[in-house]
Amino acid sequence: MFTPEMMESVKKVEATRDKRMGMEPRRMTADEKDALLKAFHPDYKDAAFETIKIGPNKGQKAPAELVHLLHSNSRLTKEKIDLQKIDYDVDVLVIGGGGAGASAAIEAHEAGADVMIVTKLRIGDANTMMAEGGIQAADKENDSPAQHYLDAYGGGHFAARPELLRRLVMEAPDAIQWLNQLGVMFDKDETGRMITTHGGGTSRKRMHACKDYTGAEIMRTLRDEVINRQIPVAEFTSAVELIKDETGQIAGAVLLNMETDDYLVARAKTVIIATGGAGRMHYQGFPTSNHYGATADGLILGYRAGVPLLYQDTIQYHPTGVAYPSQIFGALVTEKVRSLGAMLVNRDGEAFMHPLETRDVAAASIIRECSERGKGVTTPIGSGVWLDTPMIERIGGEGTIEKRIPAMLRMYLNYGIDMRKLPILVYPTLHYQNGGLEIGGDGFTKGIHNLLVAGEAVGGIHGRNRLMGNSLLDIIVFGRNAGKAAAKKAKDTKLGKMNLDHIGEYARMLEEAGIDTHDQSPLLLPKYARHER
Ligand code: MEZ
Repeated sequence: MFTPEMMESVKKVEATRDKRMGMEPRRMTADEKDALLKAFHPDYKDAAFETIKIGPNKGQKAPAELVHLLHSNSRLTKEKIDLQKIDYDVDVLVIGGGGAGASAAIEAHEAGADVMIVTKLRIGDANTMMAEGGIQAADKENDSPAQHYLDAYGGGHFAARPELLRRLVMEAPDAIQWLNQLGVMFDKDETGRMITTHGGGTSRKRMHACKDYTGAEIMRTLRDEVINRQIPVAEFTSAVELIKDETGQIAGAVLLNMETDDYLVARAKTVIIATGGAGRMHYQGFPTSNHYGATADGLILGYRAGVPLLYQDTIQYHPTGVAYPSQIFGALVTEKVRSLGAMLVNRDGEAFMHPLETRDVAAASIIRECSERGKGVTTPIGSGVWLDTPMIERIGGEGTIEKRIPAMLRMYLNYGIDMRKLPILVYPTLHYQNGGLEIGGDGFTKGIHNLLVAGEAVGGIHGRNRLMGNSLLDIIVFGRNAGKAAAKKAKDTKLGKMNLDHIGEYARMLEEAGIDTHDQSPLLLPKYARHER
C-alpha cells in the first residue's frame, strides 16, 4: 500500500476529482510540444548518445549502449565455423518467435515454402505478448485508412516513410479480419460488432482490443497456428551472424544453441529478421516494459551484414510505466487506462496535461512535472504522477475496470492496491525502439539481397514516435508480407558457396577506426542475466 506521504497526496486527488470530472484539459500547441520535447524528452539528452564510427550510418548518433554493441566484435571472431556442415536447410529462415516472426512463418508456409523459426527463448517470448491496450485499424464507417495515415504521420513528426506507413494503414482492416478468422477473441458488443476506443493521437476510435491483454491473445492464436501447421521451431537457439554467398546475397545464419553452446549452420534462400526491440538495453537507466530477450540483436546482425539503420536515435518511453510498488517497477500500465477516462494528475491533484497527448509528449510532460516543476509524488524508489483510475468507474459505471482492464486490476490487487478506489503512480518506462533496419515497401532490406525485416526491428514505419496500437498492427502487416515475399523470392533463388567474409570486413573496419574491444555482440540476453549450467 501507499506511504503516509503518498496518502496525503491521494486526499488532494480525491478532493479535486469532482471538479476535474467535468473538464477536458486543453491540448498543447505544436510550439509548446516542440519546446517540451527539446527540454525534457530523453531523446534530446545529448550526453546519452554517441557517434557511430563505422558502417552505413557512420557519423550518425545512436544511444551510447547501442553504439557500444555496434562497436563490438562478432561472437564468431575466434570461432571456427564449418559452413560445409549444414544443420538446417530451408527455403525461408525466420529469426524470432514473436508476432512478426510467427505471422511471417504462417504466410510463408501458406505459400508452400519450407520454413522454420529460430528463437532464442521460447516461441511467444516477445514484446507482442507484452502489448496490452489494442491494435489499430480504420474499419468503421466514420473512419478511413487516409485518416489513420494522417494521425500516425503527424504523431510520428512527419518522418514515417510514406511507402511503409501507406502499407500499414491500407492493410490494417484485412489484418484484423485475418486475426479474427484465426481465432483472436476481440472485444465485441452484443451485436457482434468490434468495440473500438481512442488512443493517444487518434482522431477516430479505431483501437480494437482483447480487454487489456490484446498482444497475449494475438500471440496465443499465432502460436497455435504455427503449431497446428507443424512449422519447425528451434527454441533456445539464437542467430549470432548472417551468412552470405559469393554473390553477396544472404544464404542463411549461424545459430547458437543456448543450452549447449554449440554453433549450428542454417542454410536458407531467404532470411527474415523478426527479432524485436531493445528495452533490455535500459537506455539512460530506464526500467522497461519489454520482455527479457529485447536486446537489439537483429539490428546488430543486419548492420554487420551492411543494412543501414533508420531513426536509431529515437526511442519510445511509454508515459505510464509502474512507478510504485517496486516489485513491478517499469511494468506497463496500458494507455487504455487513459482511453477509458483516467486523468494524469500531479501531487496537488492538478490535471497538468490532456491524457491522450501522443506518447513522446506525454512522457516529456510527466518528466517535467516530476523534475522542473517539482510536482511529482515521491516514492521509496523515485517519483511519479497519479493516474486517477477511479474516474474510469465514475465515467463508465461500476465494474468497468474489471470488465475492460482486468489484468491491470489483478496486477495492482496483488500488491494491495485497488485501482477502482485509489489512483496509481506512474512514470515513463522504456517501451519501443522507433528506429531499426531500413527496408523498402516490399519488406526487403536496402542493398542486401534476400534479407527481409519485420516488426520492431524495422525503422521508418512510424517515423520518430509511434502511436498506441500501431505496433501490434505492424507486426501483422509486415510479418505477413515478409513471409509471402520471402517464399516467392526463395522459389527463384539459387545459393552459391557460403561465407562469413563480411565479419572479417567488419573487424577490419573496427581496427581502422581504432576501436579496440573485447566485448561481443549481439548481446542475446540482458547484462544481468545469470549464466548457470
Ligand atoms: O502499442 C502499444 O505499445 C500498446 C498497445 C501499449 C499499451 O499501452 O497498451
